[in-house]
Amino acid sequence: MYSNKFKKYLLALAFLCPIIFLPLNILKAHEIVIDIFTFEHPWVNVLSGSSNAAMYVKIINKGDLADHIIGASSPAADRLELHSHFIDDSGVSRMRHVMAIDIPPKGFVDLAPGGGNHIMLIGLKGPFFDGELIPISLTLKNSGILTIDAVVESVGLKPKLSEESDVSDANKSHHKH
Ligand SMILES: [Cu+2]
Repeated sequence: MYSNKFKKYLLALAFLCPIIFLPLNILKAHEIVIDIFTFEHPWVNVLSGSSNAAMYVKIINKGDLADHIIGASSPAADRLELHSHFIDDSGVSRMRHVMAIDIPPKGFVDLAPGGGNHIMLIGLKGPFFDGELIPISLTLKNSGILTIDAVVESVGLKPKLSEESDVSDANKSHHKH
């Protein structure tokens, strides 16, 4: 019967839709919850041609005690540094290496572009593509090492798909990214 076929079609659609649309939603804004911490949309600002990048994330602490980021590492870069900004004598905003980034209790710290704290990735082992997830391990003084996936949001990079479909070079076509 037609109606049975149609029902099967709808059922198939219902299962397929989340698979198709979920990754797109994750790329727009994702959230990682580990214990008392919520990491809102960790992302890495990769600029074309630069071997360094900044990671941003809002970290919410639901616990009663403060914690402190005292280190970070990632397989995606040679080393990670905790950075903040200060205004130098001539009024220019400069980055500086800090020993810790505090996460207040029952509060949050917002690592955001525009002069605040960030995690600097130095010596990127790219290339990276828009939407790619980079694991970042944060060392917290009290809570130990927490690993989150940060999404690459780049400027001036090719999307992964066009890179993969480039088969103009016969040798390259054998490589899988
Ligand atoms: Cu920096």
